[in-house]
Amino acid sequence: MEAQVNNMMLTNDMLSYEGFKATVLNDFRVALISRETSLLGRKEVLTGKAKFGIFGDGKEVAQIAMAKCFKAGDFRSGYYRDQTFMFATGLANVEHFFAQLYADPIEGNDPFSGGRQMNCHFATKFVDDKGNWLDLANRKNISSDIAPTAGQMVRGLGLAFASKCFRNSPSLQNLDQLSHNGNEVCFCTIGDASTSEGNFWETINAAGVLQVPLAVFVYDDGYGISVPKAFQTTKESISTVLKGFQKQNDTNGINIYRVKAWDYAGMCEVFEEAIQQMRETHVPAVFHIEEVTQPQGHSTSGSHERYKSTERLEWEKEWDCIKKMREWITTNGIATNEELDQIHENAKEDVKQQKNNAWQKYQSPIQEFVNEASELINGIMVNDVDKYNYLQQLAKELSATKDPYRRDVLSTLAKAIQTANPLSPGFEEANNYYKKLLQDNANIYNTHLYSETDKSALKVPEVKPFISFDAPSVNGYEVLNKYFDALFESNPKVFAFGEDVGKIGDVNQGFSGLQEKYGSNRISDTGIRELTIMGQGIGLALRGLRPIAEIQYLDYLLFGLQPLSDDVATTHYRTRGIQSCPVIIRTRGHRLEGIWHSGSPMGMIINALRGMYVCVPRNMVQAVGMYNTLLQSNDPGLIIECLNGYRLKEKLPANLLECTVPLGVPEIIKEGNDITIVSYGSTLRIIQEAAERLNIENINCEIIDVQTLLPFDRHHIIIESLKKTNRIVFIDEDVPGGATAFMFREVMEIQGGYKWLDVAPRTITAKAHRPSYGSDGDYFSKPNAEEIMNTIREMMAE
Ligand SMILES: Cc1ncc(C[n+]2csc(CCOP(=O)(O)OP(=O)(O)O)c2C)c(N)n1
Repeated sequence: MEAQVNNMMLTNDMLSYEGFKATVLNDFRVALISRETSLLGRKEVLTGKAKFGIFGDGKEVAQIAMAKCFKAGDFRSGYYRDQTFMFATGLANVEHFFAQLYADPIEGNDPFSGGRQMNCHFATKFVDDKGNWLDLANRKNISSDIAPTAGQMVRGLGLAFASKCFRNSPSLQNLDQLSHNGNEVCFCTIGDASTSEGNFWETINAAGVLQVPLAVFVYDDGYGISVPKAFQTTKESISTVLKGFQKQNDTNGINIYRVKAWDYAGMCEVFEEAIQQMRETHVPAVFHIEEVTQPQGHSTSGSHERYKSTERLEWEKEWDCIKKMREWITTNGIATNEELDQIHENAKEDVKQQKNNAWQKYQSPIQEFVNEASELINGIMVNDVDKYNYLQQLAKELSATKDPYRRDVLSTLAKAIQTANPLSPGFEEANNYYKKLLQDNANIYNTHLYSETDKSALKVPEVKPFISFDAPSVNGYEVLNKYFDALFESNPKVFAFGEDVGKIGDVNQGFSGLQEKYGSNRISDTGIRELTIMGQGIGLALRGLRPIAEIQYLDYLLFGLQPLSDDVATTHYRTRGIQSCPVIIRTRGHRLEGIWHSGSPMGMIINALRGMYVCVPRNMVQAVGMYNTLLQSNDPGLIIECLNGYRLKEKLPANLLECTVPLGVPEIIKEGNDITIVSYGSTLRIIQEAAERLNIENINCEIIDVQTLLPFDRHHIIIESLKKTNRIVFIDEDVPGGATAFMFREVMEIQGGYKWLDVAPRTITAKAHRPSYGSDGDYFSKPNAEEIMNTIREMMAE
């Protein structure tokens, strides 16, 4: 039931006038709390207590209105302006906010990132400490923010897409803790300037096609840092240029709304109605929030007086959303100026108090380290007077450090230890303390790149493929096709999508016939839009499903790399393990024909994707094992199938659904005594040919398939081979200094391989240029058997 008072929709919980008034005044209070937080936050940075600050001032009222429609089960994929939304939904408080501003790493103080992210980068917990998904359908959910502008768009699309998957999958209806029939909306926030990014346009188009409940709120404050709309947006209005996307009765598309950032009542009404409708229809919407101000400028890094005109600055003061809300309250007689002043005073006091609490909590453990370290340094006894004085001075300076960091303590301790003699009384205590502090802090900062729960991919036990004596030999693609069939039959949480994945079952027929069998909800075609295919994968994975998101060819992974590198690969790290994004990216590559179908840019990939696992199976049976391993874990992974392997015969294992490949465990695929060859993927077939021909010359090669580049040889199997052969060559199809250099470092530096060399180690790679078209282009661009044989002969003769 609803009623209208002063142009504002009254919902059930505020039906009485008292209820209405209390709600409005509470909204006003939250807006002021948020504003005071911004003002104090900036001061904390300018006085040196925090490094950098970015705030949501000017956007408070819009977010208050948005928060009213954000229900349990909903998701937010936003950016760094949303503190008011977080306060209004009760998902953050001011103390949390300041803890993050100070980069407080102590568990629980900054519940969003454990001190790892800049301020205003929020998150809520999605998985428990054992790696199990929480009941997200009954919670308000914030997917962890990232700083790359518009990076949140593709994730938002995926979170909304998950609602569609849940709604359309009868077999998921029992997963009530993850979705209530897909009724959840994903709120996605973005600044007006960031709508210039491709991510924005790709997302809007995909949302219009897919029809998913994505609510995009564009805060239009007219600038992207200093660059005005005239340089950002055609016609200087995002809602104007989006008009062609407007849904009509008989078309798909999106709904477009325009509201004013200072119009509290208007926004409450529009959002309420529109979001409610979206839950039912799944029609996406863009809310263009105009006339937004930015009272303190973009961030603490600069001042907006440098680029805004006096008139603009004056206008911003006049149209400040909180000022306007206050006028609306008094004009409508809801409260007096005195009442509002009192609310403001209380808000200021409250924010100050919570800020002080946060500072206290942040500083107190460091102060303890300072005291303990100073005492220990004072306690070191040395005979040399100069050294003694120096130690005393170090302790004194450390104690006197204003707002000390952990690094001040560690660095002072290190200097003291360096100065003292190991036999000096007190040395050992100081040294032990130093080592412990170093280790404890490494545990704070250097953890959670991958899942550290029972759901770590590294904990999945190996199950070898069972090949019976009468196992049929089938084409590589048929191995995958039979596997995917069994997988989709057995696990309703698995979804696959990508270009040509649906109707024709992917360009190499891995999914052939499966859309017909399992429906276009489970296995679907997408547009040519790698960024948002990744986004679909991210959103499903975050919501507890098991997506396989396909990039048609490895060369096109570049288009989808940004969300993988910035978002997927950092999810565990930047949330300190409270969110997991176990998406599997499926692609194919290494070697076929031409510049853009035979790339193998593995060096680029493994350096961009630390935080994901990178699997490079040599055949499809190994690929199946890798899918199974990843599907049992919470870790995200990329599986690169060999593009030239789909029509090669393989024995079909009897345990397709059970077999697993342990990640980071190389396999010796040919034993030998003379030289160790380290490689992966389709290059191995060329190497095998070279090795067979070298056998005729009595050169006996040992060939090692690393199987996964990330992780790499966890148990140091390669060095054991090198100890036997004393010669090693790393071969792949990447550019010189690409993934071979990575493998080289792992074996030489991490495994200490240099100690076992009789001859200089080598790498054999593709040429630095892209692979030329045709068989001869391939021969002269990629490593070939003769080149490998010549290098090995050279090494044998050395
Ligand atoms: C991909 C990317 N490019 C550039 C930046 C640097 N940057 C941070 S914020 C910003 C301006 C964003 O403006 P807008 O989208 O209007 O949001 P506002 O900050 O005004 O709310 C820029 C260029 C970034 N974070 N990410």
